[in-house]
Amino acid sequence: MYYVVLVGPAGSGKSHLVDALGDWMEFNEVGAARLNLDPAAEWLPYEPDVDVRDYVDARSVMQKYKLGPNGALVAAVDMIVEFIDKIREDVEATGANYVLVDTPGQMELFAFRDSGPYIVRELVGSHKAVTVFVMDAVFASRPTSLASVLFLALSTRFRLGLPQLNVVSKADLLQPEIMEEIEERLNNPDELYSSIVASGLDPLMAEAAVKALEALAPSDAYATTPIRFVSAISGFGLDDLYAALQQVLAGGEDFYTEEPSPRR
Ligand SMILES: Nc1nc2c(ncn2[C@@H]2O[C@H](COP(=O)(O)OP(=O)(O)OP(=O)(O)O)[C@@H](O)[C@H]2O)c(=O)[nH]1
Ligand SMILES: [Mg+2]
Repeated sequence: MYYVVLVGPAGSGKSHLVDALGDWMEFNEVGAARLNLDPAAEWLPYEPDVDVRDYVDARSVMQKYKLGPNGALVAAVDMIVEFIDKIREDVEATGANYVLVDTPGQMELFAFRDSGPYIVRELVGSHKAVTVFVMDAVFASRPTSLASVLFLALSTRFRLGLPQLNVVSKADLLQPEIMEEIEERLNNPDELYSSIVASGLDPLMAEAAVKALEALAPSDAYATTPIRFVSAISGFGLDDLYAALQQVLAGGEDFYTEEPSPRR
């Protein structure tokens, strides 16, 4: 069983990617379970196999403790800790090869507090796991926001301490020339540097962004880029993302030679 933990800023496309990647895996006969760890999710694009809301629901926490939405989410994430053994049992019972973990929308309330990384550690146990950091195509298209999201990706790498793949989501929204421009910045540190300086930022900031990009070097040996493009809507890049996941988690071995899927 392999854990794939999707983390990213609010609205970056985590839940839709869980949906699309799960469908892609099942279409390709790889057993996938979808675990929703967002206690505040009002609606999900997929049917979770395991759902934290069965144990902790942010809306009820809000009403019971008279908290605002952020306070309720903080309290709800802390409460998940109590149920982590049950959630793990539910996940193990699915017998899936891959567990796709959807995390709360406000990543700072999950990844940057102690309970989020603790929950991930406890959940994963001795299984292999990888973080997929999801950045919105709209952020990636402006040099300064690309830089800031690279810092967020790096902070997540620090906090969760797992191998990490980084993806630009919603690739279907990008014109081919914009995608090329982003790719150029991500594959050529000089391009990233000069685009940030040209946006009027201090060269020191641009240097820091280059360092962040270098530190996010891919965990899979065959990658040609530190960041991949995917689209949950068109399916673009899902095969490449799966290949990268397999590379990190199973060393590129065919999945069923590693851990047989009871669903096959
Ligand atoms: N065009 C396009 N839109 C997308 C894609 N993925 C997600 N979206 C849209 O982006 C919005 C947010 O998507 P979600 O999957 O809910 O993002 P999220 O990161 O789970 O959001 P929170 O859990 O609220 O933080 C929705 O309106 C989706 O329809 C994509 O690949 N392409
Ligand atoms: Mg979501």
